[in-house]
Amino acid sequence: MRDSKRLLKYVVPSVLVLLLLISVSAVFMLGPGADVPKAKLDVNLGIAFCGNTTSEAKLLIDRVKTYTNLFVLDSGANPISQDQSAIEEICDYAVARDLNVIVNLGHPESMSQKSWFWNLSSLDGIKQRWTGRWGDKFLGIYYNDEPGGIQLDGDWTSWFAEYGDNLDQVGHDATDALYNIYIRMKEAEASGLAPENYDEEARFFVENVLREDPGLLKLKASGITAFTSDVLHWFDYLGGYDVIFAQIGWNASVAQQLALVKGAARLQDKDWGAIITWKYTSSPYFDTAEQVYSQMMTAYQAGAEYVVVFNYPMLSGNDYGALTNEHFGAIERFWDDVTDKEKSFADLSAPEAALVLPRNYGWGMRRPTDVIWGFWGPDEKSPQVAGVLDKLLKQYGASLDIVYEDAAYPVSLENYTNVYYWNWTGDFTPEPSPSPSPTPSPEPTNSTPKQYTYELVNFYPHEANAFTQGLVFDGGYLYEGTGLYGSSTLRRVDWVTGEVLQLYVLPEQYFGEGITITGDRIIQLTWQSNKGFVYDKQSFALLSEFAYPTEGWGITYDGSRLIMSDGTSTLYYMDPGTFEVTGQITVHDTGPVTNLNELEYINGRIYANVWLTDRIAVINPQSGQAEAWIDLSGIENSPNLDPNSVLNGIAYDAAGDRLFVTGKLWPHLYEIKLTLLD
Ligand SMILES: [Ca+2]
Repeated sequence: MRDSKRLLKYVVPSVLVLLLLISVSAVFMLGPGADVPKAKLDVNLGIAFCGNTTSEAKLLIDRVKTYTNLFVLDSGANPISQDQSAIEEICDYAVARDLNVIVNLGHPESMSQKSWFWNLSSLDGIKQRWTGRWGDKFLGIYYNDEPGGIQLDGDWTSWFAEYGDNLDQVGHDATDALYNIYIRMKEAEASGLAPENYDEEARFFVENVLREDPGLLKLKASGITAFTSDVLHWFDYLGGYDVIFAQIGWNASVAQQLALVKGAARLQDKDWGAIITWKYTSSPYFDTAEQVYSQMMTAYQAGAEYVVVFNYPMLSGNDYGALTNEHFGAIERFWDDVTDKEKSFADLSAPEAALVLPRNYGWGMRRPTDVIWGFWGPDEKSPQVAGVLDKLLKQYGASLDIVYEDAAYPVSLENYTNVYYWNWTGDFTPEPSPSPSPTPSPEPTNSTPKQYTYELVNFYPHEANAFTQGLVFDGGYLYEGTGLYGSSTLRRVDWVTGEVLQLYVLPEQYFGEGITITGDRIIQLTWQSNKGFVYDKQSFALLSEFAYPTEGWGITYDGSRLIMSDGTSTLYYMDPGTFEVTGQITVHDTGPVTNLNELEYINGRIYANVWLTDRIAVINPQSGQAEAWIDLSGIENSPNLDPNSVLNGIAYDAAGDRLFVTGKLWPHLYEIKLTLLD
């Protein structure tokens, strides 16, 4: 193959780098022995500067110098990172104000022309120069933002389509590894079976993507501390990084991100931190100041050695980047609180509980449908992992560690108080439910969401092999759609006896999802096939198919429009005849409500199961506001339920004013009434 070496050396890393979703980065830290006349602080607290001039940098330093102890010169994508004298001028200024410094100099392969830094044949000289200049206030280099995120989000399908067949002709370790993976993917496609392990994929990432990375090799060779922030922390440490920051942003679970980095660092004896980044991809970018404070404090209590706030972009009209006065106020308050000897905060850093994931299971875990190593979709283990994780996060919060089966880093009751494996099927004693109030359910309003519990009216048998994805009541019958590849069905059910009266089995390549009924038609979605089916309600004869661009989760009908969920916070309105999308809403409470799953339109409101929770959101169909929440915790308490057995199924009998709920593989269907909590 022509230019085969080039493919390996440049194309592979370049493709990875270019695919980065958001080119953010940050770096920082401070040593405990540093001469800090301000307050003593057992965390390195800093702002990531992402501007492009020395004057902007100095302005920011002057703003934060009294309540931070670290400055992250995080302009790796900007020309300033290629200007040695500007970098040294900024760092001189920061160090003179008692701040430690971390510098981001970009990636050597992603720039059209390598900067002076990466053109150095060895980094020994610059390490000596900067250590001589700044002493131990020079903490290290922030390098190659999100290598694991890039691996996960790369468009490997297109890449393999172009290069896959020729990879075996290149004769390099990395392309050989990719060729093996390519063959595995083709075999899996033919057999319909996911791989039993991901050792090949992990080896490629750790050995080829990280350990052969030219910049990381140089940093390691000179002994410069290498920082980055990411999502696959365990493997980043294996690949050579010294300090990883968990990314706290978007709608990711703070406790989950901390658990991933903390568990990896604890077992591999590395340092870790957290970087507070964007909640939104446009202005105002950041969460509220109160939330930013709370995120910083959670990371601190969990034992973070570094807390960094990513200050990007440089917004016009704001001399200080993207952070507002309120955000700076929150950072100062955090500093004041953690340096106040009169105050103490709960220490959540002890090794209290570990969740052990399968060996080399490089699942992104950022959403239920996240990929494994970027090559594979979620497999049959993914829902189990997600279910156990959800239980453990509820039980342990930021005290949880997430680690992996790895003979080199054993987990046992010698290093953790509690150890749980990914296929654990136990449960914790539920919180006692609040005493129900006799108030009948009123119309929800758009003020603070109302909270409902339930009153059990009756329960009925439900076929325990039904992986419920859609539930609707029509003409005295219950209709149900079930999921899983190879056992997805559409069924008509006698809701009193649970007997399946009519059954249609979907072709095995489809994972059935939500269903709804419009007149004499039943509509059924599929999960990731972008295809929906239309059946005759009486005969279950397949009438037609339709396409949609998103995943398919839940669906309902308001009498004129279909309403569809895709696992995000978005609900789509569709024309029931043409299936064209005619509108959409974002479901929100204090922030977006994601993982919206099975739906039911009831008396002018959309009821939505939130996946992996026991809660149903009651949604205003115009505004998307979650006007009320229904807590169904503990309603299905059968022992030995599979971890996938989560609440999922809402049906309403308008004629009888009966509300039914069930869950995946639940042995019961419940008829309930809602009860308002004060
Ligand atoms: Ca439903």
